[in-house]
Amino acid sequence: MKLYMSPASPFARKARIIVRELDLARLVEEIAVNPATSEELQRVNPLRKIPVLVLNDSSTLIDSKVICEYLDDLGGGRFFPGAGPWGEPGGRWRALTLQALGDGISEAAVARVYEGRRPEGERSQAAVDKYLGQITRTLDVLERAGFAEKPTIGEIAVACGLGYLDFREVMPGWRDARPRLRDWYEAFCKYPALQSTSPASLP
Ligand SMILES: N[C@@H](CCC(=O)N[C@@H](CS)C(=O)NCC(=O)O)C(=O)O
Repeated sequence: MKLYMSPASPFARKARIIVRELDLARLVEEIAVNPATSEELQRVNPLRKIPVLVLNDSSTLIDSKVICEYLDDLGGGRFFPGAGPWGEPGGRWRALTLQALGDGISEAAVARVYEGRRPEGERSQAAVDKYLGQITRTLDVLERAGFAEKPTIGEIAVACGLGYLDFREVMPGWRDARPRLRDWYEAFCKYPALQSTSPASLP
């Protein structure tokens, strides 16, 4: 299988963490591409976004949520728990909602970075304020949320969002006044799969 990715992408990182946690690395070749320019990426995903997973029979999965659930199923993982009542700690709906919040941080942070790369006269302060507002409010919710003891896709997505915030210095003071989130993140970052996929090691 081929996983189109970039070492900086928080969405691709979710899938790369699951590959490592479930010992699937021998089955998955990671192919680094630049989504802005890669024609190869556009051939496999009309949206020209990463991650993309191309299976050995050439069938193609797009979007990190789909790819992560496929890899979890393939590797017999528990990152996507079975359905149960809403709110159950470590349950499916809570995990998926947490994933949506983590992905939401990544989406807003990526959009903030792209906005900063536009020519000076075309940048929108209103857009930047909107993205930073989304991130701030989501971090405040996560500070109160509490996390599952056995990480789910929700915990992975949140960690990837926070890692991207740090990597691109989108909100350097996010830890201030959020001690629970800070401590949980610091402990979770010790997982080998988080360490080996950390964008912090990139130049
Ligand atoms: N919802 C998608 C988001 C993927 C995404 O936005 N990836 C970014 C890289 S971090 C991308 O490829 N951006 C290229 C673009 O928007 O042109 C997912 O979860 O996979």
